[in-house]
Amino acid sequence: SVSTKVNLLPEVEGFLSQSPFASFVGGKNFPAASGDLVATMDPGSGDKIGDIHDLSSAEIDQAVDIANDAFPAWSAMSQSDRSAILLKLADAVEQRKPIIAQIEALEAGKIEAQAAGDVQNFADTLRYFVKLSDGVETRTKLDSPGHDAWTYKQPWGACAFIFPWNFPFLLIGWGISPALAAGNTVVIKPAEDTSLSAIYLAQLAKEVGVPDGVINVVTGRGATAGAALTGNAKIKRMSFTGSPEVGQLVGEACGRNLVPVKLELGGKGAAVIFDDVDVEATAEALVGAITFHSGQVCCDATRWIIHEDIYDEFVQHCKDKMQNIQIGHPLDPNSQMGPVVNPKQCERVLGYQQKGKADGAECIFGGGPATVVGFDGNYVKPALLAGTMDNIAAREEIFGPVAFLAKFKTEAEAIAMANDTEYGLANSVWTKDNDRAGRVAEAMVAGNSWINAHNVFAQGVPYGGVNKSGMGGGVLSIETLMDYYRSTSVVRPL
Ligand code: TXE
Repeated sequence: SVSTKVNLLPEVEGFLSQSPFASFVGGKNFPAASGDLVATMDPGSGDKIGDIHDLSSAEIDQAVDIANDAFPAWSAMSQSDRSAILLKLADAVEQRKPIIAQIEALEAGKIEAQAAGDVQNFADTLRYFVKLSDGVETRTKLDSPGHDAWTYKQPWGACAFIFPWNFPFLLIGWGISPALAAGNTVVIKPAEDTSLSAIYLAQLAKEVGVPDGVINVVTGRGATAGAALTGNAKIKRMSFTGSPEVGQLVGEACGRNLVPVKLELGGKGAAVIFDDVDVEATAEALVGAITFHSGQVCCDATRWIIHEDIYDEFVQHCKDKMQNIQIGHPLDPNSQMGPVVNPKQCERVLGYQQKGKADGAECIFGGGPATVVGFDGNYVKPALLAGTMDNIAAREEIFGPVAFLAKFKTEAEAIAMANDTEYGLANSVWTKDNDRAGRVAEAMVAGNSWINAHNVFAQGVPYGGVNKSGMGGGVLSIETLMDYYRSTSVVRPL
C-alpha cells in the first residue's frame, strides 16, 4: 500500500482502489485473460501502488481491431462535433488537474506542482490542435496546367503510440492530440512504470462522451505488449518516444509492415556559455534544468561547454545552487527534486558517475545516492563531472541530474564540441551578443536550438530530434498535425 506519510486526495485513493488495473479499450475495462500483472511502484517511497494487467500479443491485436472499428464513425463526424467532444475532454482534464497530478507524482516520482503543469499542458495542447485542425483545408486546389486537380486529406485510421515514463501524461497530450483532432483513433501503450495516468485519461474520456474505441489504452511489458503493437500491420501510424535502442526495434518492425513511424529518442544536449553572460543567472538556469525532474529529460543540457575565462566563477555558482536543492518525496511541497523513476535507473545514474570517473573525469560536486528521512526511494544527489568530451559520461545519455563540464577558448571550438555527439535533439547558447547567438544556434546540429534559455516549448514551434535522437519530429506544430492526414491527389485532364 502507498506510504501513509503522503496525503492523497480521496479521489486518488478511490482511483487506486481499482488495482489491479485493467487496460481500457473500446470504452471498457480490458483485462489480460492470463491474469498476468506488472507492479507499479512509488519511486519516492519504494512502496507498491498497485498492479497493471500485462496484455498478450493477441489482446493487443484485438485492441487495434477495436480502434480501427471505431474509426469510420469518428472520422465521419463533422469537424465541429469532433472538436466539441475533444474540447470537453480538455476541460475535464483541466478540472481534474489536482487528481491527475497526484497520480503522476506518485507513479512517476514527479514533483506535484510540476506534474500539475504537465496536466495543464495536456489540456492546452489538445485545445491548440483542435483549433489548428479546425483550420485545415481538406480539399486544396492545385495549380496544374491542363488539369482540374486537387488534393484531398483525410485521417488514416488507428494510430499507435508508445510512451516512456519521464513525462507520461504530457507526452500523451503531445502525441495523441494532433491524431485525434485530425479524426484518427488511438491506441496508447504507456510505460509499465507509469500507466495509471493513461488509464485515468481513458476512463475520463468515456465519462465526457468520447465515443468508445476512440481512445484506447493497452498496458503491459515493453518487450511483449509494446512489441506486439509495433508489429501489428493494421496500425496506420506509429509514434514512439523512448530509448534509441528500443527505437531501432520499433523502426525495424514498422519497416517490415511499411507503417510510417515517428521516433522521439534520447539526447545529449549542449549548453555553450560565452564569457559575456550574467554568470550567476546562467548557472542558476542550467542547474535548474539539470535537476528538473531529476534530469530525466531527453532534451536536457547535459554537456556544459564553458568559456575558460568564466569557468571557475561559473562552477562556484553551480555548486552554490546545487547545494541548496531540497531533495524529497514528490508529494512533499518542500521538495524541489524528487527520486529517479526506478532502481534500475538509479543504478544507471550512479553507474555513469563511476564510469565517468574511471574514464578520467573528475567529480567536482555531489554524486552518489541521497537519503530522504522516512522514505526509502530512488534518490540520487545532483552531480557535476568535469573533463574532456571523449569521456563516456559526456558521450552517452545518463538520464539523471548529472552535468558534464568542459572549457572552450574560441567559438569554432565550442561549436565543434557541441556537435561532437551521435545525438541531435536540443542545445542552447548563452551570450548577450545576438549575432553570435544566432550564428551558434544555427551551427549546432540538432532539431532545436535555444538562446539564453533551455527547455523552451511553445505551440507552433516544431520540436524533435535528428540523428540518434530520432526522426519525423515537428511535434507541437502544424507539421505533426499534417502527419495525421493522408493525402490523395485527384486529377482530371481537361
Ligand atoms: O526506455 P524504453 P527505458 C532513455 C534514457 C533511459 C533509457 C532507458 O536514457 O535511461 O532510455 O529507459 C516500451 N517494443 N529514455 O528502458 O525501454 C516500454 O514499455 C516496443 C529516453 O525505460 O525505451 C515503454 O513504454 N516497445 C526517453 C517505452 O518503450 C517497447 C524517455 C520506453 O521504454 C519495447 C525514456 C519493445 N521491444 C527513456 N521495449 C526520451 N526520449 O525522453 C520497451 N518498450
